[in-house]
Amino acid sequence: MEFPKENFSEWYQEVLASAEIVDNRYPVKGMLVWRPFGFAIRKHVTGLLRELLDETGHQEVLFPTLIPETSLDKEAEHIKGFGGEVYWVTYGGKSPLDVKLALRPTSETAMYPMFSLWIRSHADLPLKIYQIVSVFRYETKHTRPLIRVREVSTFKEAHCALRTEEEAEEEMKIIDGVYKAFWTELGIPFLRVQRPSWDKFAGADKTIAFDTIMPNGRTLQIATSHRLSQKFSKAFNVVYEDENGEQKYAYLTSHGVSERAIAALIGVHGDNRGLVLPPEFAPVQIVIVPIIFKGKEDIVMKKAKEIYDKLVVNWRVKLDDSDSNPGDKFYYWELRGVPIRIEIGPRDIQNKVLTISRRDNLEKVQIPEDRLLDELNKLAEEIHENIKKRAMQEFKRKIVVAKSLDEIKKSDNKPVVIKAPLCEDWEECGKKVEDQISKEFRGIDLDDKPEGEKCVVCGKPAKYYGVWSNAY
Ligand code: P5A
Repeated sequence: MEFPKENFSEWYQEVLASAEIVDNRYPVKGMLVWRPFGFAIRKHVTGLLRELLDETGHQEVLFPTLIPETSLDKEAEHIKGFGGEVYWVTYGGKSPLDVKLALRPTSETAMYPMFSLWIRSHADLPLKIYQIVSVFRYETKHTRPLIRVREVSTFKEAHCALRTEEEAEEEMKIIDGVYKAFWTELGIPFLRVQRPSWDKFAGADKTIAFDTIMPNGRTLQIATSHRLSQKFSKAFNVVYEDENGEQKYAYLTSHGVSERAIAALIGVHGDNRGLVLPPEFAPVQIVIVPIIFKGKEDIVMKKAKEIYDKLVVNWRVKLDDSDSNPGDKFYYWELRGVPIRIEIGPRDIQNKVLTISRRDNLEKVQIPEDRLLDELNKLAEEIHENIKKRAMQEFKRKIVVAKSLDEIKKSDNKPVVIKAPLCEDWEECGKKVEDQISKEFRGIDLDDKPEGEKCVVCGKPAKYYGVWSNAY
């Protein structure tokens, strides 16, 4: 059976269900169940992020899920932005609560009252922490598994307090580095986009987003990094004494990634047979399929077990000794994105070779059995590189660079992302373009600058590339 990827929405839903990643039938809208196979992918993905954050001096913590209304309300812009999306706990047993409790929609207002207690002097800074938890948002837009959920169950949020604006900028760069390394390892290409003021995180003074492009040409915001300056530290009294004995408000930043990382991993790399996973994130990296012929069962199974024992030391390997026929086994493991399949049949055993199939390009090769370990290491590396390269080619194909409003309009109905030069008043001119097309203005590309070009709206010298897309 094939899963045609041309109709991406359908493909996505079918693959999530058939590969047993999540089950969307849980009886609360926007909340879903991670099944064992999906949970294993999630574990490898969050594992990488933990590693990268730990390496850069961030420490893992765990805050309570409930936030008193008195805290959630403290920063005016924040509550204005999130107020409509909050789930409230109003009863404890049968008694109404004195202070309503919010299921955290994000944890700034849970953490800052504690920051205010922990931070006393400049020696307490920088403070850099993160947690991987569930947050709850009563999303009113169409919910979609992993992409827009009401319980975001893989919410990685990093929160930092710094002494100065420069240190906060430096922290923004450090997290940039973490996220770049993370997406590169997952093989997910991205645009780094500064959002316009109306699209910033509620309470932030600058928001940088990572946007990837899904197969249907829609962008998916897969990470954000917010410079919060001193607004929250003033609201929550996050104050430190500097070297000269002066009381100063800390500068705060926050940074988030969710299960959209897994939506992107699935959506960007998958094909008509289902998942295609880079070996590092695959719950099963190698599957061994014995090709049994009557009378040869014993020698085939003996060899399969021997190979399994050799590989299990260094690989997540599965020996599929079920009763299904080999064709069904191939189908089952291809759907689950297993990067490498080893077939073992009587003739191969006689010739001391193994037949190896790659999931990424479906090619088969034969290798001498005694070179197996070396070849597998090489192959895993090649598969990873090929998956990344393919994703990048596809990503580039989906970006159209336009030089004029006319050119923008010509691409407006296509499943692509449009980039075009804008002047220093990029918010105003970017919005003017948005008003004339169906795609949304996402902001400016931080990694690509026009040279010698003119703003497509006002004709002034261009300083940035604006980005317009249909977005999830
Ligand atoms: C940064 C972390 C924050 O909440 N506070 C702590 C800041 N930013 S954010 O932009 O609102 O969210 C961070 C990222 O989470 C993803 N995301 C979602 N994923 C799935 N379902 C949702 N309903 C959802 N809402 C946000 C986005 O990738 C976002 O960039």
